[in-house]
Amino acid sequence: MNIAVIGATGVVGKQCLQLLDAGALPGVERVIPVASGRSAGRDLTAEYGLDLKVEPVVALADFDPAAADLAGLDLAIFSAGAPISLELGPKVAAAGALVVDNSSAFRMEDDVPLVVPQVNPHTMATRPARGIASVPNCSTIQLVRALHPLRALGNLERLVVASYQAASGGGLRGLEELASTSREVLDGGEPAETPSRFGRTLAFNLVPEIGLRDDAGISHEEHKLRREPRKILDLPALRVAATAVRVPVVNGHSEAVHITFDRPVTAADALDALRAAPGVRAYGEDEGYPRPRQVCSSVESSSLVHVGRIRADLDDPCSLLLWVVADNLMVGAALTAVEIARLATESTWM
Ligand code: 2RA
Repeated sequence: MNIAVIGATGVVGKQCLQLLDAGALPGVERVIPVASGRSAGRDLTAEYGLDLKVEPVVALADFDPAAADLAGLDLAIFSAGAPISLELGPKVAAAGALVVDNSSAFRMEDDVPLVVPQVNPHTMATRPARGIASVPNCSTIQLVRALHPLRALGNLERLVVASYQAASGGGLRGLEELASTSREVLDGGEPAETPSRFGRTLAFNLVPEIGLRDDAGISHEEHKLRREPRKILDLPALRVAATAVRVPVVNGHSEAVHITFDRPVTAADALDALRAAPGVRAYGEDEGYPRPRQVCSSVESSSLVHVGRIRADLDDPCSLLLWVVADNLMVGAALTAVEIARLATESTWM
């Protein structure tokens, strides 16, 4: 299989290459990393310590999916932002490759599947109409993977979600900003409150804004947490109230979730359902609870959705509260992208 990784030098692109290096996708033959012109020619096999021989980085401006030497491209994983996906994705798909897109570009398009392999694998049973499959937003993926097993307890009626999202969600710049402003504060300084990757300095702070806010004061991230689960779970009327907060955590998103069902449910039944769910690590009260640094401390743990603090709503027998943690670069992006690609390779149409 010949694969292009668009955005190969970003945090998600690097994670994708490491997963391919670990054999997460069988039959890989050619890997073509694509990135900005500044990175052209870089040897990522050496830089990232891979066993997998990937080709020297190709500059985005020089990447022509219609070119003869890319005629056999089978798959392209995009992690370079919506503008590049919008501009290049359809061309790559038209040239015959399956596009698996980590950006928000096509997520809400009716003819583009929004795929979480553990939740709605059927959406990849046939080749996507436009040759494009979208990876949901990182905070959406962990949420729906926690919700899906609980649907056995009753129909979901309403969600109230507060997400606590790591700096790595803002890419390399986000990580650099967290580090530099934290050092500045620890050295007794006060980072300037100038507009930044996160709108305001993140060091030892909380920033209740991820992405631009609309006239109603709702951020892009909060809109994603409402509309994407509705599409993935096929619940167009699901009521969702979301608050997305950037927190001074390097990696790993956390979510406080309040779920209302159409019937009474118990925390014990929820724990049993979560324990039986593949890809979920459920924590009983005697097992502590998940925290981002621990969740992101190994490949195995980073591949799971961790659910703890499972408890009743004392004022509503039809509601439960959960604490959901996952590695936003792995579960939230790269691993899900590769799992979608693997769904395709296991199908009859690819
Ligand atoms: C963030 N979910 O955390 C967004 C995009 N990765 O910034």
